[in-house]
Amino acid sequence: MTDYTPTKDDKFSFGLWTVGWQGVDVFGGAVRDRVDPVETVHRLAELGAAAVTFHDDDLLPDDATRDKELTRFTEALAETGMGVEMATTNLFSHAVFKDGGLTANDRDVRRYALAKVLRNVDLAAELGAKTYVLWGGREGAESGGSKDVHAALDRYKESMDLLCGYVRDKGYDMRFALEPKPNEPRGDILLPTIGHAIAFINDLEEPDRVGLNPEVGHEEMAGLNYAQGIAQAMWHGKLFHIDLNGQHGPRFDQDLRFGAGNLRGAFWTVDVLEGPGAGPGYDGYVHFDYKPPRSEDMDGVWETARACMRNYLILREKVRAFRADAEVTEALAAARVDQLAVPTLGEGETLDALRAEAHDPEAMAKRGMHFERLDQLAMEHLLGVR
Ligand SMILES: [Mn+2]
Repeated sequence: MTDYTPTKDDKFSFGLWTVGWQGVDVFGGAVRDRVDPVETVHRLAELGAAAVTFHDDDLLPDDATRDKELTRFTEALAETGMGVEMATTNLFSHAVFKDGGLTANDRDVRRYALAKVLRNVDLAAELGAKTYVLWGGREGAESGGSKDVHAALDRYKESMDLLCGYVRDKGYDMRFALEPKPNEPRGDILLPTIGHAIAFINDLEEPDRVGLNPEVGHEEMAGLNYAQGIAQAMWHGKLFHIDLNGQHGPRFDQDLRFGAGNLRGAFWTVDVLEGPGAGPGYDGYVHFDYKPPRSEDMDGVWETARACMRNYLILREKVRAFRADAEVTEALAAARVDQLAVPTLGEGETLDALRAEAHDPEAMAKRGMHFERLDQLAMEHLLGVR
């Protein structure tokens, strides 16, 4: 690796809505024109991406032009060899979803939301997407009395059970991935973190069909460590997809390009995805969900897309160099990281034997852990001096 130019084997993918974001925010309107999804497919293919993802409304905003736009889009995919690896439903932009979609108090809205998801699940299957993401940005509340959380979770479960049954009956090779977020746009969102979502999945009728699509910024908005979060999701076998971006701590959702924001967090995220420890790594698509800042024209937008992939490849190289460094191997041993893979109770050993053992807590307490030396080695790899 010398020039950090991606290939399709790197499995990078982008939402149409990322480079397509026109810059509409709470304080101002559009700063860029709508980008034709066909152009996005071509530009991302040139930059080395392997696939795109979409919300129903990004790709096909208008039923009158649906067939024509779909034909143009599939032709662009065929011309470039790009795939569609994931799709999702916009259950947040239209005013009808002001109180959510699948958990709206208004039953008519819930029925419309479910129908909208089903329609796009069919399209996603037709386009070959194997992951279907549900980000419930409007599923929540601003005030306690306005949402019966118990009933809302019943309705969330009902929808997920119906969707799982639907893809099973249709024979679609597709899994669902829930995307947690603590707040924004709702004051408080249901299933706010990786942990909440995993617990919820365990209570579904077909939990094997449902996993997670954790996003860097969403976990960091909650003050959580993304790398540790996805490591737990992997431990549960639930890391179905990832949304990489950048964030500076707990504040509004910044959606910076990957690597911007918490750079050390990004280093350890790539490390976890590479699977350096007791468990396997992540082999799914490396998906970017970010927003090119409003300051950029379209040249700047394509530069941010290139930078997301480039930063991932640079960090991957640094992580691999860190793990291959003989001094790191020695530092890991000094930190006793390998001991954690050894069961606390030996095979065939009894708890009585453990209790009867002569323990010397004072002597153990005197042993330094040597974590700082290990972390400094990681820091020096990241800073480019090793
Ligand atoms: Mn996302």
